[in-house]
Amino acid sequence: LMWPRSPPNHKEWQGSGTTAHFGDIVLGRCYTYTQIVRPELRDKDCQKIQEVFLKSFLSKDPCDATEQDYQPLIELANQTVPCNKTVFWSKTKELAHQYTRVQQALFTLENTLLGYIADDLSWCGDSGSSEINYQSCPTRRDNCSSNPVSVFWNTVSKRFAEDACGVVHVVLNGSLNEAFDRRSTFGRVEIHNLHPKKVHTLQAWVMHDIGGVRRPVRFLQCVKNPEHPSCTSGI
Ligand code: 2NF
Repeated sequence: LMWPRSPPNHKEWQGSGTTAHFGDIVLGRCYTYTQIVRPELRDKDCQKIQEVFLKSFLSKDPCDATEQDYQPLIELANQTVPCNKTVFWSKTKELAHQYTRVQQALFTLENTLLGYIADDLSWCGDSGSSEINYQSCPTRRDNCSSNPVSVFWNTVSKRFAEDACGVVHVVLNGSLNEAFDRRSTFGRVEIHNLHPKKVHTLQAWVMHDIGGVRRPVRFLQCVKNPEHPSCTSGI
C-alpha cells in the first residue's frame, strides 16, 4: 500500500508555484465575469467550472499536460465570439486591453470567460498527489514545455483562433525589430489556426511608439486568402 506523497517543502521546479487562493480566484473571477461583465452568461455553473479546471491538472504529471486535459473545461465554457469581433495581440497586452475596455463589443482572449479566469495566474499539481503545488511549478527552464499553464494557453488560443470569423484583428508592437514573432503564441498557434473559409481578412494594427521607440513597418495589413477576392495584399 502506498500513501500519497506529501507535497514537497522544497522548491521542486524553477517557476513560481500556484497562485495563492487559486481555487477561490477562479471561482470569484467566474462569478464576476458571468454575473457582471457578461450577464448574458449568468447561467454558467461557476462551481462546476472551478471543479473541472482543478481536475484538468490535479494528480497529473505537470510536464505532461495535454490539450485533451482542457477539453472538458473548454466545453463547459462554450462561449462564441461574434464574427468581426476577435482581437489577437502579441507584445501589446496593455494596449490591446485598453482598447477593448473602451470598445466593449471586441474580444481579446482575456475578454472571454476562460481567458478572464486564467489571466496572470499560475497553477500546477503533481502525479503523486491530489494537492495543488503552491511551492513551485515547472517552466521551459525545467525542460518542461508541456506544463499546465503553457498547454492551457496554447489550447485556448488555438480554439479562440479556430472559432474566429469575418474580419479579425491583431495588435502588434511596431517598436520591436520584428512586430511579427513566429515563436509567439500569435505566430506559432493563432495565425495557423484561422480558418481561411471563415476569416476573409486579418487586419494588423502595428502600433508604434510603444515604449517610445519608432521603427519601420515590416508588416502589411492583410493576410492573403486566395479564395477571397477583396483581400489583395499579403505578409
Ligand atoms: O497570459 C495570457 N493572457 C496569454 C498567454 C499566452 C497566449 C494569452 N495568450 C494569447 C492571447 F490571446 C494573444 O492573442 O496569445 C496571444 C498573446 O501571446 P503571444 O505569445 O503572441 O504574445 P506575448 O506578448 O509574446 O506573450 C503574452 C504573454 O503570454 C505569455 C508570455 O510570457 C506573456 O506574458 N506566454 C506566451 N506564450 C506562452 C506559453 N507558451 C506564455 N506563457 C506560457 N506558455
